[in-house]
Amino acid sequence: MKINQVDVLITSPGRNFVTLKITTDDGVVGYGDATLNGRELAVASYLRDHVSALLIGRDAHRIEDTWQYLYRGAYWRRGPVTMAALAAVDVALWDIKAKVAGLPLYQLLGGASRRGALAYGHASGFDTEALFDSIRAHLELGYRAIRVQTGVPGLESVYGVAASTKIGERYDYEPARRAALPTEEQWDTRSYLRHLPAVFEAVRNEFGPDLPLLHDGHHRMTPIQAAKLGKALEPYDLFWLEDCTPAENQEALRLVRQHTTTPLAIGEIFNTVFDYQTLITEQLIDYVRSAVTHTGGVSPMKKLFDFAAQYQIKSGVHGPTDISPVGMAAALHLDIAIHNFGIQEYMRQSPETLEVFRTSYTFEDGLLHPGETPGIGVEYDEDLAAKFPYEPAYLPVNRLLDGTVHDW
Ligand code: EZ4
Ligand code: CO
Repeated sequence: MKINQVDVLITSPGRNFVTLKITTDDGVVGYGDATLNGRELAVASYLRDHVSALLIGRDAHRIEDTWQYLYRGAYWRRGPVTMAALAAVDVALWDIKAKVAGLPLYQLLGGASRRGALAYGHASGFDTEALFDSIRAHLELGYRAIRVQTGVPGLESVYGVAASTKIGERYDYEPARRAALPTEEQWDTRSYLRHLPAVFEAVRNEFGPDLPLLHDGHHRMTPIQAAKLGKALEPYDLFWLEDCTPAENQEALRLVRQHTTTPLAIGEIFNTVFDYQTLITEQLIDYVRSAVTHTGGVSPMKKLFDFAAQYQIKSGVHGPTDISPVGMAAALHLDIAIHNFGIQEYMRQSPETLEVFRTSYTFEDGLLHPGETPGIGVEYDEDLAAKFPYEPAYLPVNRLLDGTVHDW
């Protein structure tokens, strides 16, 4: 079964997505997600200009060999652009293999370990009232675990808080703005650290002790600040505190870990197992946050989770709207199959996106399931996709109140 066509498809039904389409000589089609928020065209070029010609004529069944050929063969390893491109190839080939087998992908990964994957949604509000409304709306949608992000007094716009929280409108937070230049947000860690524990106290008082609550620090704290926050949040029993430090320096998490029992999650901007080496072997984290789309695909993610499992570390796969439905579906097959599943991030896509990408995954009673369609279970409407051309969009840039650029 040889690969005889490779297409890089770009569409923007509300936001940009890059999708790799691989077609075999007997007409089987596989899709892989290659979306890298704010840097989409770099991955598209990597695939179009440097990968597609290498795929033509290869045996579509040889997924591991093709992955190693592209990873080692490039000589220049790792990095988000390279690893997103590899992920797209890997997922498209798994889609093909599972379609040929006539099975949903999770069956090829060992079969189901659970009924469904617990999902968490993104609730947010600038003030407590708006936040409570957003949490209630998520509970009504069926979410059984909730990420809580809130405004900080004195700051006008903050990561994770949806622009509109009026009832009836979408609550989900989309950070990328369609514009020629990035917008700018503000940050002040001291104000944030003072404010956040009171927000969690209010949420626990209103919604009780049972509801799993999560929070994303989005790389903004130093290790000692993160340790302080983790400790301050202990009474509110978080499911996890995410990305408390930037974590390029994995050793930084040793200090955080020494000081707090708040569970730690990290890794949405990581792209290989090596980014986790110290974190996993020293058990400095509790959840691995990688995205299938940004960490080289299903093949390396399965290895990463199996490695983490030896240290009682669980999965918490990244699943914002900048992961396309193809990337989300691939994640769900892993979630169902692996033993050490923890939780799955799940932001709902726009109706336009879900018309371009026809999915077979379901969300019922707080649980996601990839469905039983052979392959990964996503079809792509190329004619409709072409009606939504690429539009430049960027993630915001973050500045401290004195103007210093800070981690976003
Ligand atoms: O900011 O995916 O946990 N989720 C997140 C996301 C990221 C976006 C960046 O493109 O941190 O909202
Ligand atoms: Co995050």
